[in-house]
Amino acid sequence: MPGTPQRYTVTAALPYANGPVHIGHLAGVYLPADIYVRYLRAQQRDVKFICGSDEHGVPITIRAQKEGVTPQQVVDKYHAIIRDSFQEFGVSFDIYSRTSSTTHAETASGFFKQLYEDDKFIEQTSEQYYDEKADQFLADRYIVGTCPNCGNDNAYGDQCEKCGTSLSPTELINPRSMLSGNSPILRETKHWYLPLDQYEPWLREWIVEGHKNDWKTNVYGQCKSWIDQGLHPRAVTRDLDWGVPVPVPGAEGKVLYVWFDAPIGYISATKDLLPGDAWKPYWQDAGTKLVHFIGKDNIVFHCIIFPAMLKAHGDYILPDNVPANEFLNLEGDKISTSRNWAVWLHEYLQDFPGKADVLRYVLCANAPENKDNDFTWKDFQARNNNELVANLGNFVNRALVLTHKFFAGKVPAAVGFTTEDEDVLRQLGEFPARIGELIDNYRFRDALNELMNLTRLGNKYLADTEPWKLIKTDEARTGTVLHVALQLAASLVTLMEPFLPYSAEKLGTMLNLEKGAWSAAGRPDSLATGHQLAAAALLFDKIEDATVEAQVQKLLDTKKANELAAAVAAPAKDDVSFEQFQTMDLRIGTIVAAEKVAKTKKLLKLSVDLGFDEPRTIVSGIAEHFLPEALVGQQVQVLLNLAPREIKGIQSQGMLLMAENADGSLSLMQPSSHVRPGSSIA
Ligand code: B3M
Ligand code: ZN
Repeated sequence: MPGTPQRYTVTAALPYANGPVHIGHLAGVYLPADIYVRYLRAQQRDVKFICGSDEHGVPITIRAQKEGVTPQQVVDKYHAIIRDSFQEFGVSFDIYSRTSSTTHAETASGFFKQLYEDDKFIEQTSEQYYDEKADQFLADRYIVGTCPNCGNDNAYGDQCEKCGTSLSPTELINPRSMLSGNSPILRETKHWYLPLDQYEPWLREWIVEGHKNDWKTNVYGQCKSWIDQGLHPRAVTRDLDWGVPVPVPGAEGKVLYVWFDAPIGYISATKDLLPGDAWKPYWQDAGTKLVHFIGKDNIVFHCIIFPAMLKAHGDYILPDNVPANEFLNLEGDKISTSRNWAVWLHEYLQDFPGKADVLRYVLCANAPENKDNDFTWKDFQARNNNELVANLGNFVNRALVLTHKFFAGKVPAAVGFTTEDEDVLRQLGEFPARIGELIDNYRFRDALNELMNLTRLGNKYLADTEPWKLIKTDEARTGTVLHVALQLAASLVTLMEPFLPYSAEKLGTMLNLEKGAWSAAGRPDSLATGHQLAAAALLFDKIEDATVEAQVQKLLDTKKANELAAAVAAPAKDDVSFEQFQTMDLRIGTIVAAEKVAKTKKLLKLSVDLGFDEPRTIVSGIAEHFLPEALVGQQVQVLLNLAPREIKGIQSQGMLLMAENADGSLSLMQPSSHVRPGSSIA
């Protein structure tokens, strides 16, 4: 869009209300969107920042089934958690709506109806899996079966998570319904399709030709490859009872496909925000710049399908840009809700109260803008301690504390600038445009790095001029230095606000200064001589090793729990006859003595009372699992007639039976109550 837009509509992907939000959401979508919007506001642009919960679709009904509650209960619960997390992290939506609202039902329904009346859909009947017992058609995710590619028995109707192949339900071998466990049957059903193939020439021109240079390469590349592979009609309705009912005759029991209704949710939310027709310019006026912030898994929906819907409708503008990010991993592993491998935003705030800005900083500095990236707690700690505390916080603190100490907290006069002062002030003047241009181009990491360059400049200036020493010889010059340093600090209130809104506000309070317009930042006279500062306080504090170690431990515990949950039983051995079984003499014994076998790591020598005159000696490879003294007095299962053998010079007369856990740990096989030693097990 050439020239300055009249207004902006900025959307952030509507998160599914089927679980809380985590650092991947924040880093990939909501933080960059928020930085962008806060910057536009500082530029006094007319902008609306739109979001809400995506409350329809199979992700919601599956979650409801898992939790044993209704879909409405699921969305009510998670909508509130998600909304609060965003708010606490300072994500400054103008509205956070939800797609279960009546405005949305009317808007989505009306949108569909118009396309229907304008003959933009094709109607097609096809065979789909139906569960006769549950009496309903099955969404892809409700069908499991054997993957034709790798043989995994639990592949879903749309994808095998083991080998990653995308599937269609009819490709599954032995499909079964997740609702009843029965084999589904194929039954005819009618659906409405958006003929994407008809929009292919237009999409090619609009994206492949038109956005080659201004869309991010990851976004452009994905779109181009989709278009190059050829587009096909796509069903926009589903047989499901959760969603917006299809508003045309003959569509009983059908709802709009969630990916049809969800993007319309942006429009409904704007209607919820603004009275009457005031929403219209934000969606229908050519002077509006529409920007969608999303994660990479949503690219086709926002760049191809939704634009085709908007184009088919005819009344709407198209996105100017869709700056999608790649994924954030956590400690080297893909973030996963089902495996609980995540840093949940609401939990972070419990563990790190008042530190929303620290996470904002780390996630922006390490944002997955062009490739997948990794979040580690070590990096989190290092960035806090070395960058926020030692660079930004240190600069601001020194400027304020010294002013309080030497000049009673009043901005001292500048008495003649040296070339060094002038150079610092000149550089300061260049930062707002430089940071702004990077934000305008969706390069938030680089923009944040520039912000830190400004505080580096401030720190270097103080280190070079040493006002804490200078005061002893030249009070006037010291005043000038602090005057200059305070101008830098004043600009920070505005320039850091998009990234670190809470700290910017704190700094503003300390400087007794309101956040200003972006264009006013960088000026050499933001703070007048004599201006009274408020008390100084630390903006950031150090994060100790023990704090991050506790977070790492939490993840290790999760990993262990996942491994145990994922462990599968070993396959059954070949059958034995009852006679064969009876040849084994299984007994209960009581351990009466235990000691380590010298010069071995694994072996214990045990004396076991098995009801005979003398205890038996058994050598067992369990020394790494049990302390000898803890075993004395324990009852155990023993295979009595295992042929004796010599181990490390000791005659072993039997074998202890143990259970092995998935993580390799061992458990004794003990009777549920005390048993006379020598009792048989049969
Ligand atoms: N709810 C998918 C997701 O959360 C979907 C986005 C909708 S944006 C209109 O990734
Ligand atoms: Zn597979």
